Amino acid sequence: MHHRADALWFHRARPDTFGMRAAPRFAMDFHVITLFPEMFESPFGGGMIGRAIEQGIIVLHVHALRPYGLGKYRQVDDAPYGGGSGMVMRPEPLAAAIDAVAEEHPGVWKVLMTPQGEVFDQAIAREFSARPGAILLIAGRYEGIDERVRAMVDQEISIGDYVLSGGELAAMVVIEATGRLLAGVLGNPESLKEESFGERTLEYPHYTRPEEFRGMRVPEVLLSGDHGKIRAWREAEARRRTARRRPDLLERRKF
Ligand code: 9D3
Repeated sequence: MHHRADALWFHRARPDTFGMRAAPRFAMDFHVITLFPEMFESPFGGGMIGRAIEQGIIVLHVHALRPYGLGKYRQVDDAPYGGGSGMVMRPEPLAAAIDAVAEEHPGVWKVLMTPQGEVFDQAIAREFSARPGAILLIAGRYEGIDERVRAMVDQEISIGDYVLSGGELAAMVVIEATGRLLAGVLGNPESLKEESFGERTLEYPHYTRPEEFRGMRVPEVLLSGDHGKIRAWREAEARRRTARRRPDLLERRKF
């Protein structure tokens, strides 16, 4: 029953829940509140996260904000008090949607996706993957969200210093980075690898066949079969590359 076709059928039958729970050893529930639920349909269709959803290791619940909108037109935004350009998301629809999720999942960790949040990194991904309960990601649109919504959330997260049109892609980044750390996703060799010396550095350079490509040869050491020498070369290359490109990583915490 773990075929893509089944997952798609399920998806049509229950449009707000992707993936089915097949008694996994360990599962994580992500909830997303968004004005654009369709945006979450294809990104997780393939690859590691798609498989994890099919296997029930990750359960993704997408909650459309529009039905919580106000009045006949299900309005979710309004002009800013004090004037200025652009629209602001009204607090009531967001509050109603957040409350609805929280009622079903008491103790759900509520995260507002906002350019003003703390910058998401691997350490936060690891914290999220270790959380016992569900995680709710709230994706905003328009110029901003009414300030009073902040009082309803546990954490505010940005994915970096660039301007997106809304929080949806940012929420997907969080789901991807967190989801791949879960036990069972890719069977775990990845998380073991991440405990190695690669922790505070960029990766060493990788090569595969052919030995020569457009005049560029694979470094001889990698063909030597001397695993001690190979390991030393890789560590040195990783460190050199990190010092050049990302010196900030060398003095920072974990990664
Ligand atoms: C044009 C309006 N912007 C002034 C520079 C403010 C602004 C409001 C809303 C900028 C972006 C957004 C929408 N972005 C997000 O909701 C968002 C986001 C992002 O833009 N960058 C990085 N992380 C995130 S998390 C949510």
